[in-house]
Amino acid sequence: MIQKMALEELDRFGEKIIEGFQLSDNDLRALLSLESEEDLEKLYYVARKVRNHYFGNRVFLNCFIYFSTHCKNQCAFCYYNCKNEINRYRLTRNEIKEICKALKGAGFHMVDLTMGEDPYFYEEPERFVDLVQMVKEELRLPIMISPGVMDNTTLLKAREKGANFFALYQETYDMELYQRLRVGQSFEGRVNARRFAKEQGYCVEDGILTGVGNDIESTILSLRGMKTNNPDMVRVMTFLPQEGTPLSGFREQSNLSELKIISILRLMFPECLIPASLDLEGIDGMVHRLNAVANIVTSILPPDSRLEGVANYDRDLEERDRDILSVVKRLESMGMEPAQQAEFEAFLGCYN
Ligand code: SAM
Ligand code: MD0
Ligand code: SF4
Repeated sequence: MIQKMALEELDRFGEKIIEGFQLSDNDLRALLSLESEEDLEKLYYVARKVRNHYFGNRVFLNCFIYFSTHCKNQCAFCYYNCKNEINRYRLTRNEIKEICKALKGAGFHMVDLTMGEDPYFYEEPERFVDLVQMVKEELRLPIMISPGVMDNTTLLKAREKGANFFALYQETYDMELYQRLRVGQSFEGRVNARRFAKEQGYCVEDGILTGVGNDIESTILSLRGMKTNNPDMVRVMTFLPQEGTPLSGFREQSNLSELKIISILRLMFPECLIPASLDLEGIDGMVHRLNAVANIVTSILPPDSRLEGVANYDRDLEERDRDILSVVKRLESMGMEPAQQAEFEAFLGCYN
């Protein structure tokens, strides 16, 4: 399809998407099979047209606070899985409060409170709810929570105390691959937690991994699977092998690049937030992701932070370049700019 299109036809394709055209499985197959740089540029072009229609040159900024790296699970891809003998931390309530103080006025649209499935919080979920409340009182900003599969009561309480967004990534909707990735975890339990959150007025984020053994057909399953949740934010992350994990030696030369999938996500979920994560390739990588057409930068760390990311491309680097000032500077050099807070809150709709 797209290979043969001239500029006007690409423009027309973008307009059709904006008018509500839905891609068929065959369309997805064709797009996921694109290989040449020229064809991919055409795909990014159409996707940019769609993104710019809804969001213009404005980008949202999400602050990442990984407040506990303890976890009871054993995801095969994750550095923090419970079998990995690594140094872990759990910030105290006061330490988190100090981070919030340093974040005031920094320019973030939302803060993301992320943890492993830390037994300390799972045994007494009130501790988690209390953190949400404290962060809300300190910052008065929209809050994303990424705590893993939480029980419904706790999700409800956290919502009442000011959590707005629930991030929970399925990683894949290919059952067989899921079981190899999220070892020993219920597929349905994850879907249900996200569904419950959505019913309770949260915005929800779903996500998939690529370069982790997914082929075209399983990627189509995943894209369709995410659609069934009616998400507000959708992500794809390239799998980065992590030392000490079962998949540490897994290397894949996949044609299913993150950038290609980001563009396809934009065509399938035109009005959704799509992240450019700094966790995979830092600020240089952010530029490619925004061009291919993300609209929220995630994994920006608090000022002077020694906190972890999740995949941490920069784990062994001396300098970390993941602060909001560097992000904004680079955005401006691309002709983009941070959105107004009011635009973000209008997007959330569910904000209070
Ligand atoms: N523990 C919670 C959970 O698993 O839902 C919250 C952490 S969650 C935000 C961590 C996410 O980072 C995973 O769902 C996965 O999509 C991504 N991730 C983890 N390890 C990764 C890796 N090695 N490469 C790429 N993405 C990774
Ligand atoms: C990111 N490291 O955006 C974060 C994380 C959790 N909600 C997000 C995966 O890349
Ligand atoms: Fe734990 Fe989340 Fe990592 Fe899985 S992805 S091991 S649940 S921190």
